[in-house]
Amino acid sequence: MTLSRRLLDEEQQHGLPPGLSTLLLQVGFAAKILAREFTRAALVGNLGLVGDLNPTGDAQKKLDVFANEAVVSVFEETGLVAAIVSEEMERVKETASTGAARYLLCIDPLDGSSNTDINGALGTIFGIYKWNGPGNVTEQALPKCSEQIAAGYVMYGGSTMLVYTAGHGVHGFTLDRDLGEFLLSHDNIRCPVRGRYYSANVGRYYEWPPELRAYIEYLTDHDPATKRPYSLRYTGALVADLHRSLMEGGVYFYPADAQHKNGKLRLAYECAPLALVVEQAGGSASTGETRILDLQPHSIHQQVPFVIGSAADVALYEHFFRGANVSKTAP
Ligand code: FBP
Repeated sequence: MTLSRRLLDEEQQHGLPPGLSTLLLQVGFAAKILAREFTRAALVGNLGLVGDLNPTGDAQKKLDVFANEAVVSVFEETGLVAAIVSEEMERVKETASTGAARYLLCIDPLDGSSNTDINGALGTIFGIYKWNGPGNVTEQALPKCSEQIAAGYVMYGGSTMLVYTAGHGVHGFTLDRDLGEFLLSHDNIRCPVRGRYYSANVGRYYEWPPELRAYIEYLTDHDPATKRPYSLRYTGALVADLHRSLMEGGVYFYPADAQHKNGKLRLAYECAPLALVVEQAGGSASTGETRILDLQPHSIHQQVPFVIGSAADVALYEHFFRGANVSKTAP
């Protein structure tokens, strides 16, 4: 079953807002363009840095710029998107159709930038909101995260996969390069309640509060009855680590640390879209204290502490995060 056929079914069964299917198909089109470019980047001199920083201070890769330009042009041409918030753009980009268009797109065109030159996993993350017509673009570009009407990601790994939700479950499609089609490969994905993997940059362990150090000690303690020790898996790409948690269970977290006082991940175009996906699949996502979908960004590049994955694993993290338990006993 192709992506377009599936969206047609979803429209007939649940009645999607007008144009939303077109936007999700455009995500598929943008993903094909990016997948092709990522595959041949080393052959066409498109690896390496451009020498600039993005709005949150990360060194911009040539592929970051390529990916941003590609997604902006792919969505602008639909006439459906009034404004675009992107990791690579300082301000909200108003499109030519701001007056008439229906949607706001928040997007991280290339997730896992540190992996571009080492052929590691990469991703694209997107969240779609309704647009309320003329008015202050910036103010409107900051709706509450729970107001997303669709969200998802593309993972560029051994295969290219597109995973989305439009509020009726989470569905995964794999790109058949010969056909040039995304075909349904993972219908109605359910995130296991508990996993046995954790993903975090433990290189920052000594910058974390004692509560989180106790959490790591608890996860790495030996107790077969509670499937411990957990195994560490950290790919350098949030999308790839989240995808594993969605498929096999587990947890990804990026707390505040000395370099990232408010956490590293961006609320509007990284945390919020993935939170909608994981909650639709039965998992959860928070700052360690507050549910991500209950938040309303105060700026388009706002960063927050982030934990996401299997419901029981996120609850365990939150338990330790609240310092409820530094004596290694768990809920
Ligand atoms: P980008 O969107 O710029 O790639 O930033 C996000 C990210 O790369 C995540 O994909 C990844 O999990 C994390 O940052 C890696 O950060 P660090 O190198 O500090 O561990």
